[in-house]
Amino acid sequence: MRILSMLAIILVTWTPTIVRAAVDQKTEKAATQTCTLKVSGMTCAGCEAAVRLAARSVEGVKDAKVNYAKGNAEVTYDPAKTTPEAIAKVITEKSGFKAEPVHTAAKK
Ligand SMILES: [Cu+2]
Repeated sequence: MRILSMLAIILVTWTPTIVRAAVDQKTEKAATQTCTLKVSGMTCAGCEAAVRLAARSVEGVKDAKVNYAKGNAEVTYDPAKTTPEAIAKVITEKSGFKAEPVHTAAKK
């Protein structure tokens, strides 16, 4: 009986924590954004890999899909930690390929 009541106490104590952790994970996932960067000068899969590596080195970047034929990179990032401008800057500095955010919003 003692073991059972102890188990019950543990369950009651830990369940809210577990539930909260699950909710936190969900909100974190929803908080990521995807941006497209224009990357100039890539000619092969090796260039792609260099750009991908550079993009992933940025804190807050969750994923990077680079396409040398299209000359772009699709980056999934946490807007609380970084911006498309900052990611583009790091790609340009680390990979040597000029990267700039593609603004989908209306231009002046
Ligand atoms: Cu190359």
